[in-house]
Amino acid sequence: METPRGHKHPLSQVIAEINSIFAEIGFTFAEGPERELVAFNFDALNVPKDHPSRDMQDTFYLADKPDVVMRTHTSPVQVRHMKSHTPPIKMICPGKVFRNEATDATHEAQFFQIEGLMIDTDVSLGHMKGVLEYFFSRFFGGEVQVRFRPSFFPFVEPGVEVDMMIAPSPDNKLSGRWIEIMGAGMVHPNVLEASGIDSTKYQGFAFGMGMDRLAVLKYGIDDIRLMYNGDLRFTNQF
Ligand code: 2NL
Repeated sequence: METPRGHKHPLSQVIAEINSIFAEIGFTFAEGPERELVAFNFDALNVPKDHPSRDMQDTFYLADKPDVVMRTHTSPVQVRHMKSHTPPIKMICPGKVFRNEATDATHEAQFFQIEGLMIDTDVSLGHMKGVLEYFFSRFFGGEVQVRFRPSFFPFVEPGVEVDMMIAPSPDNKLSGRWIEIMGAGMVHPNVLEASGIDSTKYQGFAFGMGMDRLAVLKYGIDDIRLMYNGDLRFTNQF
């Protein structure tokens, strides 16, 4: 009898696809540890010492180690990258992140995030808009519009929420309406300086989004927990 051939998990497929789209436009790829120093996960990212995201209710600290956490975002990978490279920097970093929270159909205590970072001497939010329009158009297929709404994250200034709209089409359920998809902004000067980059000479944009959410949107999956429970009846559909 022929042995059934395996295939990639839908999340792995999404990661590979994102990587190749960004690689085409010159972004490199970086990974880092899931167990991370508070110094890289929070301090270098301009997160105030009394910020609620640092609480044990929200972040997994390692037993008896107040300075080590399970990373809450992939930003510390970018901090490490900035410390060891000089601009221009164009990178993405996908990876697993951890939040100490209750799970439901749209929340998991572990999930995949992807962040992007571009730093040079003449980088603006306009460049970010172009990069994101290109990325979403390739990822979802067809023309995609992007809009920004003002928002706040300690590591960027200004900060924005990014919405996208896939061009109206009868055979795409997602098309024709604005969908909130990611957070982003211009990297805060304190973050550049903390990583050894001269903020009077360089600036850059950064964005972050849940990869599970991208997969959920692309494939119409109705419960994020299906991605992680290992049920082959689910994974075999992809
Ligand atoms: C969200 C928001 C965001 C970033 C991530 C970032 C990284 C560095 C410096 C500045 Cl090294 N910013 N990342 C910026 C804004 C938003 O993520 O809701 N993600 C799921």
